[in-house]
Amino acid sequence: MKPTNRATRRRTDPIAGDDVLAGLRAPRKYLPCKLLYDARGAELFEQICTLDEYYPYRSELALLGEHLPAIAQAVGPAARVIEPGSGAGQKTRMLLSALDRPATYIPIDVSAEQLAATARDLHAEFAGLEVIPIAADYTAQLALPPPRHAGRSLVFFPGSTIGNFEPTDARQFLARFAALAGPDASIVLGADANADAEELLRAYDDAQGVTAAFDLNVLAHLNRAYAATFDLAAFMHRAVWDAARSRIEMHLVSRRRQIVHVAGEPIHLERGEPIVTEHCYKHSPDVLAALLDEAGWRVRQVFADPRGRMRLWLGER
Ligand code: AVI
Repeated sequence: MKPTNRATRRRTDPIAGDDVLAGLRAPRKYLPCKLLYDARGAELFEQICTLDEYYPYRSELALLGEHLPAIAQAVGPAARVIEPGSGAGQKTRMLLSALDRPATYIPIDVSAEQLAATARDLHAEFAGLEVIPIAADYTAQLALPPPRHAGRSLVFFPGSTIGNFEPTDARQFLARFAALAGPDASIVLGADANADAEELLRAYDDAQGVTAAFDLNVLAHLNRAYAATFDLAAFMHRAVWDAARSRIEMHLVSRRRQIVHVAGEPIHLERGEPIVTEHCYKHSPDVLAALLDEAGWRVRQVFADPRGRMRLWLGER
């Protein structure tokens, strides 16, 4: 699979059956959002990125197009780019093209197959670039090989994926990568700060139903990988804006009272009961600046789209 955007970098590692069941046993049912990204889910996410309603992808692309020269200037030559996710999407290529002779590219992903394809493609496209794939879960502890060149390290985490973490986990993730990247490192982080409920509801429940298909695909994934018995027609997708927490949620709502089996365990659902499948925090700039600061990153520059929704954060250790 070698399409051109971040969807190809979704995580496809197996998720412990216990994590799945823990969520379905909870008073407010939820599923690990990683489940969204099996092969079909990754394809559907790619389609989401092309939708008019899903502005974060387009906005960030425009921001990168406009501000990468300034970012490249700040980072300097011979950079060592570290990307949680297997990269090789359009945004990675834009970054590597903008940087002054990047020395090393380190994609980190659970899919060894995806990493091998990334390494092969980037070798062919960027002469002299050393690609060091790391097959690992980037949300867990990991080690990186020491830098072999004099340039700065740059952590690249676009896509507003930071919003999919709980704030405590987001802080830990940013702090871990600050430590991994080393004392002279920079970070480019993409994040969405939109709090316009109507716009968000459209972005996460589009008119063509692509996001609904993406959400419902989780149940097909569970049927296949966790011996579950979900009838997809018995659920509907809903997007919910939680203003108090400043996050958009995807719900699968049970259309009827039903019992579903997952890994042999009966799960009772009431009519209208939701299963939360994903949330994306839309942190205000103040909250995001504090997260970066607490994780050991000093904000050097912030580039916002004209409507102040998406931002690229350039931070330094
Ligand atoms: C991957 N992530 C940043 C996307 C988001 O906006 O939370 C996933 C997504 N879910 C629904 N639409 C897109």
